[in-house]
Amino acid sequence: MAVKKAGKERIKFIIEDREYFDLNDKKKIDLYYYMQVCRKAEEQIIRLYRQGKIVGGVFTGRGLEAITIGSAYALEERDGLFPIHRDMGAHFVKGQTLKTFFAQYLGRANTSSRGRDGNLHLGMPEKHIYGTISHLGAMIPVAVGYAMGAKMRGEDSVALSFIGDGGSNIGDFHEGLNFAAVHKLGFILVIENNQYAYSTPTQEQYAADYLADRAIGYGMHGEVVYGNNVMAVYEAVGKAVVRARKGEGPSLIEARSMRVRGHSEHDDAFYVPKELLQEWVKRDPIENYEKYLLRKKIITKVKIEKMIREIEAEIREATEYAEQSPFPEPEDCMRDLFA
Ligand SMILES: Cc1ncc(C[n+]2csc(CCOP(=O)(O)OP(=O)(O)O)c2C)c(N)n1
Ligand SMILES: [Mg+2]
Repeated sequence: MAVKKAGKERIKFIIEDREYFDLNDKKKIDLYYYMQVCRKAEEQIIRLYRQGKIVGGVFTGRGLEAITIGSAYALEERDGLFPIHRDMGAHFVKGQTLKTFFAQYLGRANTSSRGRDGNLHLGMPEKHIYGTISHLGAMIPVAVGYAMGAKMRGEDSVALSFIGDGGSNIGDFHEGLNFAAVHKLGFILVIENNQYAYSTPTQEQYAADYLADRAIGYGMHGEVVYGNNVMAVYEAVGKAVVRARKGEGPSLIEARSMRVRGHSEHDDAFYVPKELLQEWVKRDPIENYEKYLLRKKIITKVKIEKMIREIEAEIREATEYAEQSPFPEPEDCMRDLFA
């Protein structure tokens, strides 16, 4: 069953041929590059997982790259990124390195969580990337606090966070957005509506047609975009950033897509109708964007092949680096323990 549709669908599930905000050819190629980095890095993570080298769950953002990358690409260095479990792409845009990414997944000592924690909670405070809090929704008030801090200091930096369709039904979502709207904070929340929360489809999660409509209740900007068009996502978040910097308050952007793999790698998504999956595999955000770039002569096949070879080489090198990195020392587990 597909996402509930309002009487008339408000978005087209195609990459429209038009201008998108301030995107020039260089930026369009950048967006493609980051989507490929994310896809290839996550494919490598799946390989390592199957080799038994990763302890803990592996949650990929396959099919959701356009949402997380298009959103993060609208940020500047000083802005805060508060990613959740399928947002590795946003990390890369904001400056996370492949080496740290692989070391974190392999539980090595040379990452910000020093090998005590598998994968999800990777952060990089110097790049204003804050590690995911496991509890769904809990990143929202923290990100709103970052925006509040910026306002109190008279700075124009913004905070960007994400939430799933499932996570959007949690109390923190309401409290965070209400607070951000009342105080006109520079906060942007992107709902990654991928039609499932684990095995629960959207029609069993909420009764509204569009989650973006909840913005009306908070008195803030809300809109829905096609989540598999990286340019449309970038445009919506880019405009939200402009409004936020001017003190015009927060935005809620619902990006519609589909989780094309299981919830995590141990799950084969048997509960998702095959036709629905196939429909969305055809809408792959990278393949269709590549066709757009080639058709518009923004990139050539030769340049793409070179780019992919370079990304794959960098991933091999990062994997080797991570595999050669030390595991944490057992004594280290008592460090930073305050009770
Ligand atoms: C408060 C809370 N409840 C349950 C979980 C376990 N959990 C982690 S991800 C997830 C599914 C979330 O679905 P959604 O918000 O739609 O995000 P998606 O995984 O589809 O990207 C669940 C139930 C959790 N981490 N936190
Ligand atoms: Mg979901």
